[in-house]
Amino acid sequence: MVKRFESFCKKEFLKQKENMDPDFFESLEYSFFSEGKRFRPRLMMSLAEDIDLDLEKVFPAAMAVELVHTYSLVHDDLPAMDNDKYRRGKLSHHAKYGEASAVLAGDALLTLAFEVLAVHYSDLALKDLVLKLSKCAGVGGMVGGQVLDCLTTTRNEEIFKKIHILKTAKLFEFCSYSVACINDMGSSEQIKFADLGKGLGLLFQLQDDLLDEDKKDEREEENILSVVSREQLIAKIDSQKKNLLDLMADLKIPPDGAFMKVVEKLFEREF
Ligand code: GRG
Repeated sequence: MVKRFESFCKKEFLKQKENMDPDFFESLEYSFFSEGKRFRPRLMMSLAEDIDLDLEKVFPAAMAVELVHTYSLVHDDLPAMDNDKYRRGKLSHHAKYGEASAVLAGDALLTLAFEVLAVHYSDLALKDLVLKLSKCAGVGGMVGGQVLDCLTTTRNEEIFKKIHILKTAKLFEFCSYSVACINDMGSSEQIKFADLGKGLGLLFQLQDDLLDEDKKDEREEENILSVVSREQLIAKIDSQKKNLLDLMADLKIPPDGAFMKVVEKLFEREF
């Protein structure tokens, strides 16, 4: 299913090529098609599979979230932010093409996300998807998380949790919400689907902090383990896992279905 998704994305990129500087187009392709795990699209496709929704219907929303995710990585790598020269085992965008290209690539990827939604969805679904993506990616979501992370210094358990939710879990929330929205589910189910993605995003990030403990000496940033003990963090992860399983049962998502397989692979870090 990921191959079909990749061809969809290639086609959407080709539509843009005509009006673009060829070197800039190459730089966009470099960052978007660069061995990312495509974890967010995989989640969406697996949820679609579990609820018998035609996979192709979620491709545009899955591409939109991956475009936003890619823009955030390109900007996050910039010298003004994390200053990373490498991403996914290759030179980061700014290290290969320069800072101006990286700023503009982020701008182009973000706006393309909304174009892809607008071209492929209509009426009510489109309004809800655009609103949700802007909220999850913007100041009430990922950008807000980056602001907290980069521009503030106070760190306690609550702030770490807030950063995780805003920076990571909000885009996951868009993923699960959009599947329910495209499937035309009622608003109470849409809310539960949104909670499912958000809960998974938080769990993913807490787990990451736990795994990061082993790299304490090489780690540049503090993580939640600087304010809670390892045991407390494990207890939080366990309770978050239980919440997730309860929500899945409530939504009748099979515990041995496609979604669960993707979740398991994520935790085994197999992507
Ligand atoms: C620049 C507005 C703005 C936000 C940047 C992405 C980001 C926010 C910061 C990078 C650091 C970080 C811990 C982000 C949390 C989100 C996350 C887990 C990113 C990595 O996602 P993966 O593992 O990446 O899905 P791949 O490379 O597989 O796509």
